This record gives sequence, structure tokens and C-alpha cells, in this order.
Amino acid sequence: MLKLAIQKSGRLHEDSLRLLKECGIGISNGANKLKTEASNFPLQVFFLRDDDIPQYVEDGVADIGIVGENVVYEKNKSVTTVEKLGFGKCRLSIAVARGQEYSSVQTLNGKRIATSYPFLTAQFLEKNGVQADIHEISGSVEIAPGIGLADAICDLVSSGSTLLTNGLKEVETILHSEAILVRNNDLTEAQLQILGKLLFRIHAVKKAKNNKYILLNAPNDKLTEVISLLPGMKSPTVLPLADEGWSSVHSVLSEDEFWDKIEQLKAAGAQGILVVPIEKMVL
Ligand code: PRT
Ligand code: ZN
Repeated sequence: MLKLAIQKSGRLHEDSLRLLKECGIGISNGANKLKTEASNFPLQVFFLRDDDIPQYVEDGVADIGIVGENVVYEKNKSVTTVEKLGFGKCRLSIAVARGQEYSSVQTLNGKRIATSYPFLTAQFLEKNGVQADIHEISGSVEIAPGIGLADAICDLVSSGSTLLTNGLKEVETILHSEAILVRNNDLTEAQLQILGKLLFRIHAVKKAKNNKYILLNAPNDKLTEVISLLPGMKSPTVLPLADEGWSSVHSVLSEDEFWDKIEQLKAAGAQGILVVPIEKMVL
């Protein structure tokens, strides 16, 4: 049995549960439940505040956890990063009032900085040889400059709209963050084996998300060129169409090269291109 800690409620909760579901792990998530057991995988799930997850994983109360890198590095606990999960993306940034002159990080010398990330902020300032006052506050950091509590803030940003509505501008990025899977440093062989099974599934889900299944028709005299554009998992599947002189070509395309390839395929004579999502992908 492996014990997994995920956020009880908040920005990472839904995506963490979705990942488990996509891995075929059934979790009943009753309201106010603190823990539950998967029906078809040796996994127990604890629902916790994200801030507590690194400590629980370090102590071995939970064996693994899903939490933002920002929280893991701020808490500075001794855990092992296993996998980046691709959701909960944000950055930890310093922002000042929009009207304020800002030329370099040295501008922060002697300033008061409000943040919920005192450790990472101090580390950044020290690395840059800046002396500033850090005011730790636990929430609504973005209003601190407006009410005269601080000259600058250090907080998480994703779209940037919170900064904008509070009259702030982003001037330094300290950290890029996303949700990660972390583990306790001393798992047993049996626990590592379950973790390996879970990771195998996570990889299949991640891989599938980054790829699309593509089906197209091409005249036989254009097949060589069309096929040369398509890698496929081994090589593309080619099937004859009922209409003589035409074939159907099936393959897998990665998200990053997708649009370029579609254009090239059309130019090479492909028609009736269909693109469908892939649910799982095991190489
Ligand atoms: O109750 P609990 O302690 O578990 O939750 P929490 O309130 O501490 O955290 P929560 O649910 O807000 O965020 C959980 C995690 O989501 C964070 O630790 C990050 O890893 C990740 N994440 C991703 C974010 C954001 N994006 C984000 N935009 N966490 C917070 N924000 C906030 C930010 O603090 C600011 O107030 O959103 C605002 C900025 O958003 P934009 O889009 O306006 O820039
Ligand atoms: Zn929190």
C-alpha cells in the first residue's frame, strides 16, 4: 500500500484527482473526507492543505504527494522529486507599483517586500546581494502596496490579471513552478514497486496528451512523400481505400509539430485529414 497526499481543496485538487482517474485509479471523494482508499490500486489518498504536504512526505506520514514546486522549495523539506505533472503552472515573481521606477534588482534595496514565500524571497535577495525587509503575510499579498504595507510583493502569478487590477507590474521572476509528484526519501522496495506502476500509468497518460492520432487519405502516387512526413509509433499504417488509386494513412503526431505537419501533408496531396485524441499511449 502506498499513501498519497493531495490537496484537499484549491487549485490542484481537481487536476490531481483527474490524473488518478486517467491512470484508471478509482477514488471515492466524499465531501469532508480526509482519506480514502482506491478501489483497484494499492493506494490510500490523504486530502491535506498543500502547505502541509512536503512535511508529511518528509516524515513518511504520506509516501508520495502531489504539490506545487513553489510549496516544495519554500518549505525546503527533504523529499525527492519524481515527476513534473504539467498542471498548476505559475511563476513566483516580484512586483512593484506600476508607476514606480525600476531599473534592476538593486532597486529593491531598503524596500519592504510582502510575501507568503519568505524563504524563497530571502534566498533570491541574498543571491542578488540585495538588503530588503521581508514582511510575511499569509494572503491577499497583492493589496499590500496599495494599503501602504509594503513597496513590493513577491507572489504567484499565472495570467497576470491580479497584478494588473491591483496596479502592479512584474519586475523579477524567481521561480517557474508546476505541480510535481514527490516521494519520501526512504521508501521500501515494495513501495517503490507500486510507485513504479503508478509512474508507468502517468507516463502513458502524459504521452497520450502530447500526441494525436491522425487519419488521412492520399493518392497512391503521393504516398511516399506523405509517409515521409509521418513518423508514427513505428511507421504509419497504410490501408487501401475502396476507391482504387487511393490509400488511407494512419499515424501519430506530437502536439508541438502538429500544425506544421498538417500544412505540409496538405501540400503533399493529403485529403480528408481527421485528428483524434489518444487516451493512453504505451511505447
Ligand atoms: O488551502 P490550501 O493551503 O491547500 O491552498 P492555497 O490557498 O494555499 O493554494 P491554492 O489552491 O490557491 O494554490 C495551490 C497551488 O496552485 C499553488 O501552490 C501553486 O502551485 C498553484 N497555482 C497555479 C497558483 C496559481 N497558479 C495562482 N495563480 N496558486 C495561486 N495563484 C494565485 C496567486 O497567489 C494570485 O493571488 O492567483 C493569483 C494570481 O493569478 P493571476 O491569474 O491573476 O495571475
Ligand atoms: Zn496553501
